[in-house]
Amino acid sequence: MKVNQSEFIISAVRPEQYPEDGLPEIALAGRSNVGKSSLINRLINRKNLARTSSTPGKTQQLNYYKINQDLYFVDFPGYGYAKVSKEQRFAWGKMMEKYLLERKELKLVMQMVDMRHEPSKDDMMMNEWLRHHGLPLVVVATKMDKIPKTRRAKHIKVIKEALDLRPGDLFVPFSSEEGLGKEELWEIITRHAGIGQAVAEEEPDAENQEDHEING
Ligand SMILES: Nc1nc2c(ncn2[C@@H]2O[C@H](COP(=O)(O)OP(=O)(O)O)[C@@H](O)[C@H]2O)c(=O)[nH]1
Ligand SMILES: [Mg+2]
Repeated sequence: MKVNQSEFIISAVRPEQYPEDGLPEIALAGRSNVGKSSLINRLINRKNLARTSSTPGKTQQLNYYKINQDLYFVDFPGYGYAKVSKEQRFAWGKMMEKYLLERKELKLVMQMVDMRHEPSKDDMMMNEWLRHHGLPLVVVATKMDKIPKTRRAKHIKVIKEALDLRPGDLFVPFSSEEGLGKEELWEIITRHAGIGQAVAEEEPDAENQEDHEING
């Protein structure tokens, strides 16, 4: 995918703030710190468009990033963060649930799990919920570079078994650090977004793009 333009649009806290131009939306769901922001930055070759942070649980809104005039990435609040109140967690859950079930522009959910660990209870519940509702889904296993090559197959097997993934279910091992899995993931994204692969080749000139940091 050739990304010429990427910009942060809004941290939406209410549905009225979601974009109204009808472009396809690709949602990213996963635990805080799993690597959602890093994955967005890697996919669009920017160092810091989506803010990466080691303080988990800060993202409390749906963060919209517009990619070319083609699609939006929608970065979700990370689930499974212990230090928020029950009320807060409930409110996030409701917002996510409403978005996932009702948003017509939603074309694909990227559920992200950390390849170093067995999927958590939250990961498993989220996965079951998404599948139960028949949402288009790709599971992305992040931080592959942190696993020695000889042990990767084993880690992948553990994740697939825990989430009961079958042949044909979409699964991409990924590293934001090294770019592993990037082409495969773009292929899945563009296919679900209904974007022709005609534009999907060269790398953009990352140096010429200005970074935009956000607090979220
Ligand atoms: N080695 C390595 N570190 C990663 C990778 N993805 C994310 N990280 C690190 O994990 C931390 C959390 O990443 P971030 O993208 O902010 O996670 P988010 O909370 O899901 O948005 C940061 O310190 C990142 O640098 C990866 O693929 N490889
Ligand atoms: Mg983030």
